[in-house]
Amino acid sequence: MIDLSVHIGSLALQNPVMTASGTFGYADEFKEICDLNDIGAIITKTVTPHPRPGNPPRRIVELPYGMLNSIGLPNVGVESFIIEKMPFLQTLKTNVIINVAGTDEEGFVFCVQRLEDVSGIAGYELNFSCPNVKGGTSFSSDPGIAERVTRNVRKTTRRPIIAKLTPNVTSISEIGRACENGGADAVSAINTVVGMAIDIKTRRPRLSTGTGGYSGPAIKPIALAKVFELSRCLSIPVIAIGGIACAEDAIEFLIAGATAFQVGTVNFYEPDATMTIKKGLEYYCQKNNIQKIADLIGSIQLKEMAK
Ligand code: RRO
Repeated sequence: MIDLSVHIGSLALQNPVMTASGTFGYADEFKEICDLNDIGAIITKTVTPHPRPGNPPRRIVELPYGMLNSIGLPNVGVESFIIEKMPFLQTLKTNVIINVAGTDEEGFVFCVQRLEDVSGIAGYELNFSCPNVKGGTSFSSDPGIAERVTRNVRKTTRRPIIAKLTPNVTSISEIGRACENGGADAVSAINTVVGMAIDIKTRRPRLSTGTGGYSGPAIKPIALAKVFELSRCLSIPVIAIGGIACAEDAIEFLIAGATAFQVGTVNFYEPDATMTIKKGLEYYCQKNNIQKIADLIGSIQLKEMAK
């Protein structure tokens, strides 16, 4: 038996496979396809203090190497979330992490406060990085804001908190350090990369909002570089996100320093990807005589690196 377990602060995961927010619904949509209890942690679509309709169509564009979205944070709001979505999530044995956001700084605290006495929640992911709403990335573009919001949430809960970061900044490690100083238990990186597509017949942007968030295999090298940078400068765990579509992709991120990883865009075209990836991790460990996957974390060999 290979030991796939990893720890994110006080949070024990049976394996490092997590689902990325917004790509796995509220998990019940996947119950016929995946054994949900075999996933290390499930992260739900972002919930906000009040209901939101999201952006007008068109909200998704498929591109050759990835997906462009401008969904705009549609959700039922935290009150209805608790009534409509939590009952199913509470039946799961795996860790359920609720991704929260606010349109202002207080919105994060509001959501977490409201969720505090709800059972079946293993932790919170703070969405500091939605590229598709006004000011959505501001929480992880300014270190002062990132630290302040993290600290205010930290005062509100003893549950683990993960700060989800945007790659669309000059120095992601500066923002990561701010979240660590504010009391985050981990950071997750990266949210989507700002991108655009234009219809050359109409000459109009293909998304209703012009630009959107780009995800999928094309962004994997960008994500890997950010995860490597973060894991070298932070003391808290880094959770990798960005183009992970198979076990080999995930292993690269673990070697680069990630403690766990999130599976995102691939869920749309290969909905059992979490299961395949978990099996692939076991297979890789067996083949390479690795008893504990945690031994892989940060095992990158840098002796020949020129800079
Ligand atoms: O809903 C969205 O448009 C969205 C969100 Br909240 C996010 O965090 N990242 C993204 O690419 N889209």
